[in-house]
Amino acid sequence: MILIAPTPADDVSTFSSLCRFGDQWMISGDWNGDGVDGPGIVQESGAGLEWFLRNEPGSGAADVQFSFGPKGAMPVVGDWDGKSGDGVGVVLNTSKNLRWQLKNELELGAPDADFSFGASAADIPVTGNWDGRGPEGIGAVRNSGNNLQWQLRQTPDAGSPFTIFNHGAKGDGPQTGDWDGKNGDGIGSTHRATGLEWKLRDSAGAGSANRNFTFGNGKTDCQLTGDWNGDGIDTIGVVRIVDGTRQWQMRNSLNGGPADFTFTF
Ligand SMILES: [Ca+2]
Ligand SMILES: [Ca+2]
Ligand SMILES: [Ca+2]
Ligand SMILES: [Ca+2]
Repeated sequence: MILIAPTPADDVSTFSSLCRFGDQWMISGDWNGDGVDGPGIVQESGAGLEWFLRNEPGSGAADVQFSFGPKGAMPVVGDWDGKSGDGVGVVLNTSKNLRWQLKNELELGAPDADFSFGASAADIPVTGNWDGRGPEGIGAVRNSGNNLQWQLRQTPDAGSPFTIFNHGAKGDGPQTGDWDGKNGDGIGSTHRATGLEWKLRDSAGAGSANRNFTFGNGKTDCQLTGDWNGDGIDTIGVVRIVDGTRQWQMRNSLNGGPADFTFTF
């Protein structure tokens, strides 16, 4: 079981598609392939990464628990084989590049894919189905001048990006999701001010944001995206440590306002 929530809510990363409290990453995914995203926690220890995944976005125990990936790796989530929901992966920042190790099944074992994409140190990994067809794609996002530069690939393997463009401001956290429920995943960014400021674009390319709103606390919260109600539209959520407990505050629409529902996990 997991574990007391580690302390400081101020331990959140400022430039990442990922967010963690101490040695616990907060993630989400469709672990059972029913179209609804549930929460997950990836606990890092000396032995590596331990994954605790729950199908329902609600309070309760983990449905699946397994070890995958070494200490120091970043967790990623995606439907790498285009069936049966999301798999998991880890991305290692080697001295030369980003090395991706992806696994389709949610269990202990060797990765199904092992390849390099993206630059060491400079890049943050992102995942998304950029064309809405087949397997999940991947991407690498970096600070470039005053912008975020996105390099996206349609398939989860080594090769050249199919597109390179700027979207979002330097230092903001890249976000991905199907904000309009059609044509695959779009992009966006979160900015940490007093509030957590979301800027989302429906298509994965250059251009301005289609949606602009504030949801969450910019100083204390970890951010998440996912389809919590199975309507085909990805929305948002935050995790906040309240009295030593992880409180997940989820919203089913893409605008500001109170959480539609809250749970602990
Ligand atoms: Ca599910
Ligand atoms: Ca899959
Ligand atoms: Ca879309
Ligand atoms: Ca939804």
